[in-house]
Order: sequence, then structure tokens, then C-alpha cells
Amino acid sequence: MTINHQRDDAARTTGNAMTRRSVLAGTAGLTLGTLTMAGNAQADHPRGSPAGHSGAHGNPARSLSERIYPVPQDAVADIAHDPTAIPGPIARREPETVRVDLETVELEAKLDRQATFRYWTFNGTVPGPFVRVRVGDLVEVHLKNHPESWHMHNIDFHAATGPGGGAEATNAAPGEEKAFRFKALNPGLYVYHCAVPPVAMHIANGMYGMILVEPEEGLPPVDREFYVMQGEIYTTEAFGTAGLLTEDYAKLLDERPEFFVLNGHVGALTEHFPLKANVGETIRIFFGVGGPNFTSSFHVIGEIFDRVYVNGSVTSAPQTDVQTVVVPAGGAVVTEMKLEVPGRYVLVDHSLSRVERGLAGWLDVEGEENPDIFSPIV
Ligand SMILES: [Cu+2]
Repeated sequence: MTINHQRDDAARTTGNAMTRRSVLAGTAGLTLGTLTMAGNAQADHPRGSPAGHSGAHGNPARSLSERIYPVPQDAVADIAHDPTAIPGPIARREPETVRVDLETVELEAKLDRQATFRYWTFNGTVPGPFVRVRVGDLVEVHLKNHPESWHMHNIDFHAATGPGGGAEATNAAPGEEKAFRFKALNPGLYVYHCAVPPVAMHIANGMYGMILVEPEEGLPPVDREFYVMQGEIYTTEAFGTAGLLTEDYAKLLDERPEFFVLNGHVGALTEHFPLKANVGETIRIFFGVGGPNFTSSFHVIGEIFDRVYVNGSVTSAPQTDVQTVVVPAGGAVVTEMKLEVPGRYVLVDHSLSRVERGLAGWLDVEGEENPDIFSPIV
């Protein structure tokens, strides 16, 4: 069995893929292709690169006026990972070898309405692709570092048992490809991330994702599953500044981020990819913290988690009826809830100052009103 996310994504956007590639091929800077695909490209790869790549950071200093006037966001690449773009439950009941193809890509992309940032990514999205295997599977990881990268990258799978989780085995300079395999011994939801020093910087710039190792019997069926990850971004410029923002190593060491985000950028899970579901459905959220530094108090405003697999442990009995769950940096949680009342619910870190620095996600629930459970008194 092969998990080839590039191929999956290409298939998902077959109708536009050729057009987009032709546009990319003939464009030196940020691409019209990215503009037209931004809304539905999902985990499309590699977001405006390599063509968008070279143009985007050709002059890192940029002109002063680009810091004063808003950048034209429509023409900017977007690294947000669609929370619904994840592989479905594994039906087979025998272990297999699963191939996972990853490419590390650095690209300038939208950070919020008026700013961009040079992200470092797995497969052009933040978080990187959601990998799904079954306990006992042999996971064969192929990591390719894009030739236009400026930095070395690798990958550390928390689901792997072995030195560095694969980090040393996958140290790849720009243009190199490395591989290793590990046996998925422990079921659960695990974070993966780049572990090239300074590790915190590689993570802060976007290099994290998750792998689900399903238990032998799988997880209980639900109507919808979502993939959400929290991270911090450290820029020299203050939150709200326009233009191409600069990563700030001193603030990173002091743990003073300017931005907190879900799925990569401000607005990724609100205006861009709101979670959508219907009354009567049970949903599951795979939630993780890339960090690199901040623990999340994960909460959904207006809802209660019916079941919480604390710390991503799917072999322990879930906690029931939980308002807020603590998720450490480099940790994860699986939450489930049944939706009874229509409306907009909001995913937050209940350290709510972080909402003012960009962190929020919408869960829009459609369906019949349920006045027995909730109704305004007029
Ligand atoms: Cu890296």
C-alpha cells in the first residue's frame, strides 16, 4: 500500500491541475495559478513552488513600501491544510508496508489578511499531511528536500521507536532524498516534526503534522473527522503589520510569539476552511500542538466533548463530558462530540488572549433547530 499525498491531491484537483501547472511553468513570481486554486486546492502541492518560490523570496529585504501597503493577498500562496483532507479509516485487518512520501518545501505564503511569511513545510501545507496507518504496519518514510530550499530538513515521528524518531536517518540537504522505515508498535495519535537544529525554529516556521496509528480494531465509526493543529509564529514585526514579515530568533528563544494559528495562518479555519457538519452527526477532531512551545487549552465554544482520548491515547478508555482539554506542545488529543443544535461553534485555545493573536476556528453546524436543548427566551 502506498500513501502518496501528492498523487491524492493531484487526483482531487484533476480538472485544474494541468491548467495550474502550465500557469506555474510560465510564471516567474507569485502565480495566477495559486490565485485561482486557493479556494479548493486543499493539500495541493507544492503551492506556488518552485516557480512561486524563486519569485517570492528573490529579494528578501523587499522594498519599504511593501511593508507599508498591504500585499495583494489574492496572488499569494496559501499553506493552510484543509481539515477535512485526511485519509479515511483503515478497513484492512492485517499489517502492511505503508509508503509515505514527503517533500520539504519553503515558500512565502499568506500569514493573515495583510501579511505574508516564509513558511517551511511538509508538502506545502501547515500542518503537513495527515498520515494514517494501523498498529503493526511497517511505515516506509521517503523525505525529499526541495532543491530550492535554503535549509536542511528531516523528520522525527513521535510514533516511531528508534533514535531521533528518524531524524538522523532523514537529514536531507536541499535536493537530497532520504528514507527510513519503522514499525508502528504503539497505537495512538502522534505528532511529527522537523528536528534540524534549531529545532524550535523549524517547527515554528511550520514543520509539523500528525500520524494516527489505529488500534487493531480501528476507532469507533463517526460521521466526520477533522484534522486541526495549533502553532505559534515568531516575527520581528508586531501582530497586524502588513507586508512580508521576518522570523525572529530572539523572540523564539524568549517564547514571545506574535501569532497563534490553527492550520497555518490567521483565518485558515474561519474564512478559509471552516469545519462543516450537520445536526445529528457525531464528529471527531484530531487535535495536536506543533508549538513549538505553548500548551493549548483546547475548547469548542458552545459544545462539550462527549469523549476525549487524553494525550492521544486510543488504548485507554476515553474521558467523558469534558469542557476543555490540555494538550501539551508536541502532544495530541482525539475528541468526539455529537451535534444537537445548529449554529456556529468556535474552536479556541481557552488561553483567550491568543484569539487576539489569530487563533480561532469555526465549526458551522446546519440543521433543524432543537428548542428542547437550546432556545432563546423572547
Ligand atoms: Cu526543517
